[in-house]
Amino acid sequence: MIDSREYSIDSNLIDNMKHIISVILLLSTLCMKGETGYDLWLRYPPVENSRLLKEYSSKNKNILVLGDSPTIRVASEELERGLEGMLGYKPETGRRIGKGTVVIGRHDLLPSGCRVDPEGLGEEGFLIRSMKIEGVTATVITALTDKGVLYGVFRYLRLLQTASPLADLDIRDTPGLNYRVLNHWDNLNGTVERGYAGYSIWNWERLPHYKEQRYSDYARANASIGINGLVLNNVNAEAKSLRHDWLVKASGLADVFRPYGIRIYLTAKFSAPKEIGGLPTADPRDERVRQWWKDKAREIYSIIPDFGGFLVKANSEGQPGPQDYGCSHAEGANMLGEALAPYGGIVFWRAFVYQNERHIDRVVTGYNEFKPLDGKFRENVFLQPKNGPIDFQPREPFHPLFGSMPDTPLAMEVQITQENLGHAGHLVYLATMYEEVLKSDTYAGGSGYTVGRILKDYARSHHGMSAIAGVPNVGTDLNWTGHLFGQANWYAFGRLAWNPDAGAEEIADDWIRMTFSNASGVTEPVKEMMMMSREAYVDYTMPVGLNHIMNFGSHNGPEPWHHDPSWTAYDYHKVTADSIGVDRTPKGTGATLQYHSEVGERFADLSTCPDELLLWFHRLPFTYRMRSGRTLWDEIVTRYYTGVEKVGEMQDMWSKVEGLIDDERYRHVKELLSFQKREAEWWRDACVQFFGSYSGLPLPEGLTPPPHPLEYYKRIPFPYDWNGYYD
Ligand code: GCV
Repeated sequence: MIDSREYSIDSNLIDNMKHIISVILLLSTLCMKGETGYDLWLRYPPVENSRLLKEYSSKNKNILVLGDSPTIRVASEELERGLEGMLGYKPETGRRIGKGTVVIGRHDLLPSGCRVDPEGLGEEGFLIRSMKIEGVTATVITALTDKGVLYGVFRYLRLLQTASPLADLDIRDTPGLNYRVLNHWDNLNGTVERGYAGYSIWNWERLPHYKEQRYSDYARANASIGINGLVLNNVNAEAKSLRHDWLVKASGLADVFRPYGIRIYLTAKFSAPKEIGGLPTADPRDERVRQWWKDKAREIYSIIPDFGGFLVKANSEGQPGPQDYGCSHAEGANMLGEALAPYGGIVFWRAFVYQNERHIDRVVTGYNEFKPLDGKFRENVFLQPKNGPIDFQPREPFHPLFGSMPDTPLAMEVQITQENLGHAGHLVYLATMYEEVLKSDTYAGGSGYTVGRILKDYARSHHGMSAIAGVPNVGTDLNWTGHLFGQANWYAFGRLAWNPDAGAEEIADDWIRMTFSNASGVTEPVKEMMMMSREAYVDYTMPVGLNHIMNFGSHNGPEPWHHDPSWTAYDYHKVTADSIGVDRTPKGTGATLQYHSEVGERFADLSTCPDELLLWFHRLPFTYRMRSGRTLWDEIVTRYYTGVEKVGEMQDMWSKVEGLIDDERYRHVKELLSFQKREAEWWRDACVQFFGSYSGLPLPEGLTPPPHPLEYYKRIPFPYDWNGYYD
């Protein structure tokens, strides 16, 4: 029998304990300071695990800094900042090595007894090693250059941030690509083309004298992921960025970024000699024009001695270029290359060329234009195609120029800003997309010649010329990227630029740990959510290889019905009553012939073409039988529906971290996921109604039809767009 007194005592105890636990939980939640996201992945919160804290404290008692350059100063400041934040005390900066010292400095400054082999570290590589020096164990972070030391420091801090052990360290790392550049599309009036996180972070009015704190924080963030170049302004260029007064302003930014190992670049408008140089022409064969560019280069380097070079968009979307004068892209690029060469400057010449008039197939234009020019560019010129042959669609096959230009170093351009991936409203982790293209096999020299390998190999065949460029997603929003998870895309771009062989998942894991928490209750659901997010986006917008059916101006929201005299959505999906997709096989536009045969034939053959690219390469009847056993029509519709369901799953995953991270960031993401769900439903319903109005076929069994007729979706106004592409 139960003694009622005992029972009541136990029950009180349980109630009391419940109360105490809930008070503790409440207090810990209240103590979890709300965060804006401004600190990115460099938050350095206190280490909570007491075992790790003990270990870390014993290994970071003091710091020995060797050298005194601006770069070494920012490296040691960062180390102090990070250790103080995570360990709760400021390690002393000593003059001697003792137990638990962290030594940072160039290899040639290391004390005797602290010998390491710097062979092969190059300009930017580093070593982090646990060593016994003068009888005590210390950690040495060293490199051949101060910049390498800075990278080593960030890498060391990452170990602590991700709760990794510090015992017996022996890390040696060098970048896979030498030019890791962000291409800002910032206009001089403060707006950002295809930017969704506020306005440009460059405050041109106050430059060069007033240097905002934000600039140094931007430099820290970029250096922490290995970015070493910033193009400051839009490829839809304004000639005045090259005017003396604007160059002086740009020099203010160059001064901020220099200690962080970041060079600045500018876009060059091809018509600048006419627009700001007073010449009657910009013809690259005209000696006065050539001289103008040479003089301009001399002037730039007198103001910004470590200027990186020019990025150029020419003869594309209305931009001026050498073809205006009957010259080739190579002739135009080489003129600029010649002007920059005496100073070690580089030209990034974009391969994104198409004019606004309609033609057979936009997909084939870049290759047709540039393949014949292979080997015709100067040695300081990169040709820069986008990752795919159209224009930053949610899914594209890799650009056929990769693997086809052995004699011209290619820099690959990807978008970090989500122009066609939901702007800053949708959570889409782009690293899976970057990884997909980097790991695509071009078969340029047989199996294994992936895009990533091709990019890296140029360094060997073209004296160090290997590069990747990303169009960033930052702006004046307090959290930099509008959507907090946009930060992950910026972070991942840097990590993949440093190591194109890295995996999206391991990068997500690090980012989550540094941005939110090391607790598995956070890392696991958030990682799962990130890893599924891009495929979800593809499914609810443009599944099975569909592309370019978004709103014509803002590039956001569904508009598969768009008609325009220049380009229409119909050019991309070509839907009719019985079929959909574009035939790009040899029987169609022949785009598959632009790839090496192993790849092109795989794409051209229906039995081997991946489902994900089916309608990119093939035009098929709605009744076509897919590998899944469904008809093509059923497959398209099913994907639209599962895409929306996946966003629901993402919401569930995110809800698991409630209370485990600060409420401010939790709510921000939660609300944006609800927004994303609504937009995903909009996409699904509009597209299913639109394509259904052609196919006339019913929905697969079990799916609830969209609640409104097609006309209703056609009337929905597209959201306001920062860029004025839709208002
Ligand atoms: C900078 C797309 C975008 C344009 C962009 C262009 C480019 O067409 O919509 O805004 O212009 O790409 O990459 O040059």
